[in-house]
Parts: sequence; structure tokens; C-alpha cells
Amino acid sequence: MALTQDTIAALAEHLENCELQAHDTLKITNDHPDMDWDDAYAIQDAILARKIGRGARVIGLKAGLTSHAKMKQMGVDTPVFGFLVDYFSVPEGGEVKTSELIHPKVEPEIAFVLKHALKGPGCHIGAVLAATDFVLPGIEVIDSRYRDFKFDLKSVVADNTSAARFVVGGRPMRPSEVDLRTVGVVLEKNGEPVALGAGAAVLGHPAAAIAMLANHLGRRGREIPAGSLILSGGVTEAVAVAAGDNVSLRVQGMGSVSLRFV
Ligand code: OOG
Ligand code: MG
Repeated sequence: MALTQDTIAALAEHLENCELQAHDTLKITNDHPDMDWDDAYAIQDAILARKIGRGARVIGLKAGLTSHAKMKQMGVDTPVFGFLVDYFSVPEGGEVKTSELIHPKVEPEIAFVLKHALKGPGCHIGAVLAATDFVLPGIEVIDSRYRDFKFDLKSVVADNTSAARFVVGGRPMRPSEVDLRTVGVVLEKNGEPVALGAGAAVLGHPAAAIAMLANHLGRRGREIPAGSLILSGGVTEAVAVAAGDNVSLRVQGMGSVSLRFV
């Protein structure tokens, strides 16, 4: 660790205030160029602790920057991981208030729900599929707290990987009922297709993102708890949205899920 506990706490407070007050900031590595990976995840953990202190509940986890489309769009080369708390969850067909966000974008994702805990190191796709109860379509709404979504990996980890809102729905499927590599996804905005892809865009198989997450947590002595909902990462580039937009995601054989921006 390169930062002091006081600096970590101050950066967590700063980034969380940007989220809660919907205003942007410059990437924190500008002022803290020596910040390391442990610092970045410690800031994210401190943000989570602040939320739990106010009564929020963790409901799941997310992997991000797991597809080449996303890595290329953001100019980075490694996946990152974050948390999901209760108030990020939007009901199927529900409203997202743009006044609560800075510059939201949507991403088509495959969500996993686990029936058993997963622990790394050594977690692989087979272990993920065996531990998965079902998979279902999900739209993630990301909202980087950094001006114009300009960040580096450590800054985005500290900012809980731009997590803001998400919706899951459609038709849940057992992992044995669907080939997650070839499954097609179509993201529509106001009825027009705006992004298309297939599951293999995410690390060759979306379950690989869950295995990476378990291995990442395993290095920190943690696991993915049974019952967790996990977003495996955007299959395509993220698409900017504004008040008035209707967004829906169709995943082949798995129905569709939607939300509205007001
Ligand atoms: C970081 C979050 C990326 C994904 O699915 O790739 C992410 C960002 O692009 O702001 O959630
Ligand atoms: Mg995402």
C-alpha cells in the first residue's frame, strides 16, 4: 500500500459524495500517482463500508472490462471487480432517474446467480457452472464518477468500477440449458438495435469472468457467497442514454429485460 489510511478514507468519502450528489471529478491518480492496486480496492472497500454503515445491503458483485469491446472503448487491458448494493437494483421495466446520475451508459450483460459459494485460487469455468443456479439477462447502468469517463484502472477500481444501477429479468436458464458462448445479445434503445454481440465476447465464456472474480477474491482470503448475483461484464461497448430513453436487452432463448430513463 502506498497511501495512508487517512488518504484512503478521504478518497472514499470524496468518490462516494460524487456518486450521491451526481457530480464528476478528475481521476484520483492525478493527485496520487503512486496509488497501487491494494489502495484502489481498499478505497472501494471503504466506500462499501460507508454504505453498509447507513444500512445498505450487499446483494452481489460485478466484473467489468471483461470484453475486448469494453477494454478498447475505455483504453485498458485488465478486468476489474466491484460490488452491488440493494439500491442499485431497478425493477424489471422500471425507471432510472437521470437526475441521480452524472452521464449514464447501458451495457448488455449475462448475470449469474450462485447456489453454492465459489472460492479461488484455481476456480475455473467448470466450477462456476457447477455452482450456478441460473443465468439471466441483465442491463447494467454504469456512471463513472470521472469526468467524461476518463480514468485508468486503479481510479476505476476505487470508484467501484462505475457501478450505479442494474436490472435483471427475462427467462432464467440453468447453465446446462444454454451455450453461453454462442448466445446472441441485442441491446435496443428506443426500438433501434444499438449494440449486438455474443457471450464469447466476454473472455471467451462469461463464466470465465466469474472464475476470475473468485480467484481475485481468493487472493484476498474471500469468496463469492452462495446466493450472490454477479454481472459478468458488458458484452459490447457501453451506450450513452438520456432522460426519455427506453432500453431493452434481448438474449437469445432467455427473453428480454428493460428499463426507462426519466
Ligand atoms: C467501467 C465499468 C465496466 C463492464 O461491464 O465492462 C463495466 C467503465 O467502463 O466505466 O461495468
Ligand atoms: Mg458492466
